[in-house]
Amino acid sequence: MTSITPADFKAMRFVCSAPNARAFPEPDGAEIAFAGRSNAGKSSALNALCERTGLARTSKTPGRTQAINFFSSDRLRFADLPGYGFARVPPAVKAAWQSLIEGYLATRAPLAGIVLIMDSRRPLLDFDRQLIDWGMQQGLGFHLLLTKADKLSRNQQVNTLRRVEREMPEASAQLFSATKRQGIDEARAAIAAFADGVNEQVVE
Ligand SMILES: Nc1nc2c(ncn2[C@@H]2O[C@H](COP(=O)(O)OP(=O)(O)O)[C@@H](O)[C@H]2O)c(=O)[nH]1
Ligand SMILES: [Mg+2]
Repeated sequence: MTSITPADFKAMRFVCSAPNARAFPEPDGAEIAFAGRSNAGKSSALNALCERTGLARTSKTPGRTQAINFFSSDRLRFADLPGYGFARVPPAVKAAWQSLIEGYLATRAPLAGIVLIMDSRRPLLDFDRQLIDWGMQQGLGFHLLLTKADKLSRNQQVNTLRRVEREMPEASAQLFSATKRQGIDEARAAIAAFADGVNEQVVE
């Protein structure tokens, strides 16, 4: 199977919004999950990677999405996980969120890797670390996308990336800015590497 190209990203379309595991679409090739705190910039990153403005809705009201949104093109599928870490939600909502996410990450066969989106001004907060530790125990690979890099000076960018790489040596990491379209090629390459790994296993 040939490698994922930019055209595979541009062809991404919304498939469905799944509030529970029964609503997940039939597996269809490599799937990449996008995770991150609410307001980290996940929707903006997805839209930038796919060169679409409204593919994943960007919102100034954090924590509204409580479903996994699936996007697909011929050889690629994204699962946009609901954001976490929002304040003032009832424990029952947090529990439902956790069971949806853990159910997905622990059982989804075509899951090829996780892109974890973090605000580069506040990377590796508690729940980010918990998700990385837990996912790595499941054997999942992580690519850490440090977004809103345009809010940092050049020096801060370099130091932040170094610190994250030092703390999480088993994950890949990069700087990103949806606003400045910084880091798009690098992020696409990391996603393609995850997807190619899974698609090759299917062919063999
Ligand atoms: N300066 C800057 N702002 C961003 C960037 N990405 C997202 N934002 C802003 O951060 C807020 C949250 O973005 P959104 O993509 O909705 O975050 P999500 O909740 O993680 O999906 C919005 O106001 C965006 O305009 C970026 O790369 N640079
Ligand atoms: Mg969003």
